[in-house]
Amino acid sequence: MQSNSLKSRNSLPIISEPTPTSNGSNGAIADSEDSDPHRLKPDWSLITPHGRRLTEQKTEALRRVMEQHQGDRQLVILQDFPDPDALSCAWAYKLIAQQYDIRCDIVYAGTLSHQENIALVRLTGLPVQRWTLQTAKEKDLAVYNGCVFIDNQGTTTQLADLMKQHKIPVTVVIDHHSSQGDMKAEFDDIRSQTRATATILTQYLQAGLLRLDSSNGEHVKCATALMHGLRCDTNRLMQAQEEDFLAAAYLSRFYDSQLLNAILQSSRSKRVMDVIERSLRNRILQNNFSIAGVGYLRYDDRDAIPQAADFLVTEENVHTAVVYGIVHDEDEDLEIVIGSLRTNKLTLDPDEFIKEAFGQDPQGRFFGGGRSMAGGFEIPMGFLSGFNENSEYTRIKWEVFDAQIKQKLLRLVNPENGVIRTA
Ligand SMILES: [Mn+2]
Repeated sequence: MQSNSLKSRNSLPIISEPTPTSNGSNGAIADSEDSDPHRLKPDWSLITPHGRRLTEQKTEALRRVMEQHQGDRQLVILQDFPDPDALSCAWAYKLIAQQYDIRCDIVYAGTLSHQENIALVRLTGLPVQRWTLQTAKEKDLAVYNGCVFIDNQGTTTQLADLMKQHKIPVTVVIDHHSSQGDMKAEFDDIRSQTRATATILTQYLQAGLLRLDSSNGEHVKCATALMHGLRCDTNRLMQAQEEDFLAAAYLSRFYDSQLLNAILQSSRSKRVMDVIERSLRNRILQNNFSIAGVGYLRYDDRDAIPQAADFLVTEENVHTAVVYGIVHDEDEDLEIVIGSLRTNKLTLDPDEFIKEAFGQDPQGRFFGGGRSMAGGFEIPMGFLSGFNENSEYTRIKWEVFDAQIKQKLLRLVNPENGVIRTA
């Protein structure tokens, strides 16, 4: 057996620089002697040099924050319509925090509406709770020492304002959407160049914040969820970059491929199929953009909109699809215009496109934004909101919103009337 002790290495005649390990890997460096029980040996075998530098720095900072908050209770807040990236990352965060005796409750205020999200939560037993704004107001929020935003920065959840009102400090923000500006957190890691938050969380695992154990069922399910989240946000890895592939490779040591397959087998409901059909029928094509209004849909079917956009962008000569509709929330008798953008055009920045198209509300908040290749927007209908029995009125209302949204989008799409911003 080959010895890799220091002694045998020191006996080699020429070593210009002492290397920490003799097996050629750039494995554990400074962390190994530390006596901190939370400090696990990192596994840097699947990470880019840049990812490693950033991850070392960020995990060190996160570790310090978690140590300072031992014994705390935290509320992990997801966007109102959480996707697999958000759900899986919140779970990974919860498992990491558990080691510091921090108890996390993972919540979202909207709906789990994509069939795959429902399957993900059911099949993995993912510990997430739905807290509508009403439920949240009835809870004793004083038990929480801090809140955490994952895969969002508080701009896509109704719960953010409630946290502010109750003066619950923002302890952690981890996200890959473009910086939304004003949120101050004790720890933040916002990487707008990274395709999936799951890649960031996986890098934390590699850095030793949690040692995954393939004989631990919860770890296996969480790794499977992370793999699903990573695949979803990279268009099944087709838009993945090196760091995402490396993160997926790391997860492949722990995940359950049959479980992932079961999640992916979930099928679309008829109502979702109907929305996709409407988007196909209503789409207009201009300058390689496909734009479709789908009319009214139920709150629970909201996720049909991004699915329709995913579908429309697959058409020949289309590089960008925008689908929108009026979502009716029966519980609150509220209506809101919701839209999704999908693009294959590398030079089109969805975040900039949406901000440019729809501008800001009177409080200066944008109606939406995005990450690479995808974006979304939500426009409150204000005084015109609310269901009306009169079908003629309902039709006119849709037509007004439809025309207004098209007008805003076409301003950017038509070079004659304005320049397409593709910086
Ligand atoms: Mn994401």
